[in-house]
Amino acid sequence: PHTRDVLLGKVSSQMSAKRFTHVLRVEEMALELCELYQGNPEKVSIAALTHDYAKERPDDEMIQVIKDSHLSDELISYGNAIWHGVAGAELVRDELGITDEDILDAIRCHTTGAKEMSLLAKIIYVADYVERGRDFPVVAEARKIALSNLDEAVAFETKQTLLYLVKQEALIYPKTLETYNHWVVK
Ligand code: DGI
Ligand code: FE
Ligand code: FE
Ligand code: FE
Repeated sequence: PHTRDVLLGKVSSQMSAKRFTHVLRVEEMALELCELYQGNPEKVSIAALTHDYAKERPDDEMIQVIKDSHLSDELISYGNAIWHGVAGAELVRDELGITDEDILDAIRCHTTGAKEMSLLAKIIYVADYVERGRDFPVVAEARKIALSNLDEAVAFETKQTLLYLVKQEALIYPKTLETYNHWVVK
């Protein structure tokens, strides 16, 4: 229901200029993966542009979305790092009118991954991790894997993210563990 310009305007109005450049780089990376793995570029663009739509929403608004959408109460113990995908997809649907469930699911699991992931969900999950502005120790390796085997890239990212979270003594969201158990454990 949007021209690209309208969608870009709505997304950029929700975030800092810095985060918006991240979003544009995720789209660029996701379209590269889309071509390589033969996804649907229109859906890839829309999902990439909207994946962090709710990242800068105040916590109280996100908690209200969780309640109104009858999402699990267990979610409340986490923070916007987890909410912005799971609950953010509700805002993308309600505020942007994007109703494609494949796109909404890709947004929902872009932070944690999932046991079952569509090609679109894998592309967004991986592109978010390896977009060319990212700078962390294993990003070059992750990028290389992303360009050779998408499922291996999902596994690598999931393992590295869990290692990072454990090092921080962060609270692990159960879905993050589910993703690890499915994609990493041999
Ligand atoms: O929104 P982005 O910064 O582009 O990236 P993201 O949505 O993939 O990740 C946001 C943050 O969420 C990142 O710092 C890692 C963190 N995260 C991922 N899984 C978990 C988690 N944080 C906690 N506490 N628990 C998790 O299971
Ligand atoms: Fe995100
Ligand atoms: Fe991510
Ligand atoms: Fe992101």
